[in-house]
Amino acid sequence: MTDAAKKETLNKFEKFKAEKDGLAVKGELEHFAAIGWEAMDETDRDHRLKWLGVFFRPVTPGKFMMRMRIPNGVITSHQLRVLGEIVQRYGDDGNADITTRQNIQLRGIRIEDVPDIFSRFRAAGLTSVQSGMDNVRNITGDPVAGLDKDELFDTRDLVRQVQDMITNNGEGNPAFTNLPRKFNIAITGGRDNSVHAEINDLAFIPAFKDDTFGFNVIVGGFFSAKRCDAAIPLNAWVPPETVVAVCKAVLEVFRDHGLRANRQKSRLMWLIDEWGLDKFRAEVEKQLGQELQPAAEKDEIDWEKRDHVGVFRQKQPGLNYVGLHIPVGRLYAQDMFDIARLAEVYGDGEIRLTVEQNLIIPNIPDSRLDAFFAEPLLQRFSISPDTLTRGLVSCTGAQFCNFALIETKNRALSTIKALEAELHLTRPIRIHWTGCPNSCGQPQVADIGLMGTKVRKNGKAVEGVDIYMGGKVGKDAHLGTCVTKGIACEDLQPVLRDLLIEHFDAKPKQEAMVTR
Ligand code: SRM
Ligand code: SF4
Repeated sequence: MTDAAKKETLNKFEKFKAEKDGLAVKGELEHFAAIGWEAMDETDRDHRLKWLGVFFRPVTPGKFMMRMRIPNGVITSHQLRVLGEIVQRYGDDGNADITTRQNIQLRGIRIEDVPDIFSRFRAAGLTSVQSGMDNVRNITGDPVAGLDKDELFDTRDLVRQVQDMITNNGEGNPAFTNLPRKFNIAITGGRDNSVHAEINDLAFIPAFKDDTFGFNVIVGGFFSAKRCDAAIPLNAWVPPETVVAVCKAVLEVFRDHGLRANRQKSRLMWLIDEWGLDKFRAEVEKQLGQELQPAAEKDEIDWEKRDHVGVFRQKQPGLNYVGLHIPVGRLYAQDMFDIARLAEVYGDGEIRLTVEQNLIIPNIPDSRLDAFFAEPLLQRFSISPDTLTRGLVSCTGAQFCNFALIETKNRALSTIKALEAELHLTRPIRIHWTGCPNSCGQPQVADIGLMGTKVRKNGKAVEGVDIYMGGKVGKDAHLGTCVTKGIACEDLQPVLRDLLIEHFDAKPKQEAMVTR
């Protein structure tokens, strides 16, 4: 086939990537700022800007979203304050969300401010590069890395090295800006799989070989509207010093051989299916230039997953990390300033983000805990939230996302409050909301997952959900499946109530009071 004929058969996304690399818009930001969002070339505005982490939002035209990269979810108070200052200038339009990839998204951004925002990022050591479209997403690592006395490996430096390799130290790296599709990487060093390793395209899980520490490698995990799969073992064990090279080799194989014709069939698992695991593994070895060692017999994930909400002793004597619950991850500028202040006054200025959309303030001395607990901010961002609130996660939904079939974050909060008023629960239940089948809110890892859909009720299309159950995280993780389809959101509360009573030992409050 000639090059021209090949181009003819490319889908729209492959075509515009072939015409101009996404990263090329980096040199055009001043021009975009000068002409404004309405005059911009539509492909640059709606798609290529995502290579810089700048997302046009059709729901709020002219007010862009920016998706950062926060490797391992570690951010400083100074950096959080810089992000707070950026959203503050947009008044009511400005806010931020902690994402399900231990990351931060900013909202309300005007294109004319983007060049200045990038200078602020650079000065603060932040980057948003390659965080959207056909790029590697924020790389997740243990949120309590370096703090947890039971950890097997501190993932922070390794996650940073992988990000630096992929993004050319945050400047952008054309070697990895034209992948067939998005790509997720996770590295876990704790005993409880805090990062949902199994739902990543490539993940590293602690495993010892002859008493030497390393990682077993799993590949191909992903969620999409068409198909969801947990990652499968590559039958490879790698020492920490080989992780960056393995990431590079896997990405090069995916870039050069991944399927590109149909975007619904382009994630890594589809290539593994087409080739078979043995061929895929052999190609990774070829690219790596060395043989991979077979997987260690047993990986070391043997704990139930922790959510890190509450107060915990660190491995450093006399110090504690405190996990704050951030309802559905939503932060406003003042919250960001307040959190930065708490991290500085009580800790050492560091903050950690979790895939449950919460945050952790580490390094608080024993002597400062009581004063910390008395801070008014803890009324809103609790260290002991109610059992249902505690496990609540929600994707962006219709407020800002044009794929959304339903409103999620506000509805998730009001539904949980209503259920908590009715029911008594003895343990946290993880309820995840996602506004459409793309599954950004990961309903398949939840005890109860709710996926937005449209339902017909009284002859009208109304907002509804499909219900997922059985997601298990941490040790022996596996994906939940759809158990009930098409419940109208207005009818959902009693359905959830019954599920909680039937499957999770919830008791109606009246009854619980009598039997106690
Ligand atoms: Fe996602 C697309 C938000 C985690 C699967 N996701 C989108 C877009 C960019 C769609 C759009 O342009 O509007 C959403 C932006 C909405 C907005 O304004 O915020 C969006 N995804 C999110 C976030 C913010 C949800 C959240 O509230 O936390 C998460 C950002 C993570 C980050 O920091 O990078 C987010 N998305 C996920 C996850 C969960 C994960 O990574 O663990 C998944 C499922 C896992 C996976 O990808 O395998 C996920 N998002 C998708 C998909 C389906 C991918 C596919 O292969 O088909 C899309 C649609 C697409 O890429 O075409 C999508
Ligand atoms: Fe948007 Fe759907 Fe992702 Fe929710 S799941 S953020 S509605 S794309």
